[in-house]
Amino acid sequence: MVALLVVGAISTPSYAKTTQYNLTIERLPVNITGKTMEKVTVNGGIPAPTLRFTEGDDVVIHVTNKMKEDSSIHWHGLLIDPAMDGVPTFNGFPGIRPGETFTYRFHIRQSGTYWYHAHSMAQEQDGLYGSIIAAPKKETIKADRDYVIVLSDFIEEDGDTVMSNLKMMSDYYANARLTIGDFFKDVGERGWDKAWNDAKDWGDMRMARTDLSDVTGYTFLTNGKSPEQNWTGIFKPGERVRLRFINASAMSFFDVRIPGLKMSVVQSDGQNVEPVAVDEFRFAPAETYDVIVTPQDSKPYTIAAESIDRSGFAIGTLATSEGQRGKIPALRPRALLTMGDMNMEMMMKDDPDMEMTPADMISGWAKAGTPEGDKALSYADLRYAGIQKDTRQPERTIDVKLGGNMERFIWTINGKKFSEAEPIKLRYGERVRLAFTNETMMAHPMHLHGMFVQLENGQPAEKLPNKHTVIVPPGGSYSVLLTADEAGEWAFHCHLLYHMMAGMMTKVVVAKLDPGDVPPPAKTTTTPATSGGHHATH
Ligand SMILES: [Cu+2]
Repeated sequence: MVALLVVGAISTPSYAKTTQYNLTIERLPVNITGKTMEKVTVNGGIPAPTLRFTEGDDVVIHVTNKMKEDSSIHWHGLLIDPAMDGVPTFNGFPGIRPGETFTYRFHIRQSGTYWYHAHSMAQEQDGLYGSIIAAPKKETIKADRDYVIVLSDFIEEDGDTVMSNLKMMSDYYANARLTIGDFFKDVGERGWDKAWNDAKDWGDMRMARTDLSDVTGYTFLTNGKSPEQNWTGIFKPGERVRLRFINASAMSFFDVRIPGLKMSVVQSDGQNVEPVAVDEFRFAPAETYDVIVTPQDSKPYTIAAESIDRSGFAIGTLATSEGQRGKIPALRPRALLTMGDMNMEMMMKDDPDMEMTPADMISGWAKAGTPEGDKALSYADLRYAGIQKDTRQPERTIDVKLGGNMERFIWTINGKKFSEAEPIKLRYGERVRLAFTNETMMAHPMHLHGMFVQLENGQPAEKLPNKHTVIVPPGGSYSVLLTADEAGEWAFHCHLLYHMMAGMMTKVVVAKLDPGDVPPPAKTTTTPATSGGHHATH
């Protein structure tokens, strides 16, 4: 038997202020691309309004659903009472029925840039997303201006229609693709050379190596505005401008740059990091990066977020007055996924006869087309700006294999889609490693609700950065550490919306176990905590 820990009422200091919001979800006609169509709006707009809190606030949010279908809002990245996390069927939350108002109440235990979105059907694609800014009690990042930059992918069809198109034919929006599983099967049946030559042919003929995204036909938006509408942020030369980039798209990764400006990355997924100077960064749906730029010239600078399938840009402008436009850079060539994305180095060792050109070995995923001499952010650069309290070695490793059946557009975790999956059970306070292996040729941004994970990015234990969403590259692997210090049922899923809807989701239960259920102590090379004790990642 597993019993949830009773989460005690969070004691609120008497000086805490209460911040209230009323949000109304409604399908209304909107015109973004020149055509009027019904989309999901919050308080009449897309994106939903920015919610501003201060660390320590008590928050009351009344959410009214004026649609004919159930809805929900999830507060992405917030440490929260599980009953308020907003995922229907989890922690007894039924969703918000048509015509009903659900009142969310929680305490703001952190600061940073976060966001919120629907966790029902494809409502997130249809417009239900907005930003959250939680101000720290004392701001350490100095800026003269502060702008939220919500990037999203807008499509004229309803999200549910996109989903059923993908289900009917997974290559509806792209071309058929090869999975690593298919490839290995082929190797087993016909040997390396034949399989590899064919794979190359498929790559050339049927774009198997270019299928960086499932859905095409998007218009990319910056704060709800199309490139033509050109969202503009005003600055005076020499000012420090903070840009809070939120990737609120359903399916689109972006390479973000502002030609002519270095960006100093100061926060990642709402958590402060030691500043890193970059020319560009790539981020996935659900990730956020805060950057500081200091434009010196009285001219317009283009914020260019290029989708990785190179089908377009989300565009914005930093300018000294409204109505100015900078140059829009040319689209870069689309990267080809290669055998370098399929962990082939290992296989080569097993089969020295296998022939591969050096070009085959370069990861296509990693090739953003960054100009020579420019710096693109890498996960390895991220260093937590504080000191991690929990630096213990993990007690055990949990394998998280990301797979799929492309033909039927089913996406899985450890071979199971959500409807079949057993929850991952964690003991309250335990320290685990989540070891991701991606057996598909698409990148999956994996998001765990309710807790931050620490990237195992090569930095010292006390400097590992906190993340709520982690990109696992095509055919690659990545690992993170987790201190299971928030009791409850937490969704754990790919943040590509249609992958989640097609099964790439599971439940993580953090619970107090009955003594009889506690597994015998792990006989691993566990070393004691160097500091902090057993539950403290925030
Ligand atoms: Cu995915």
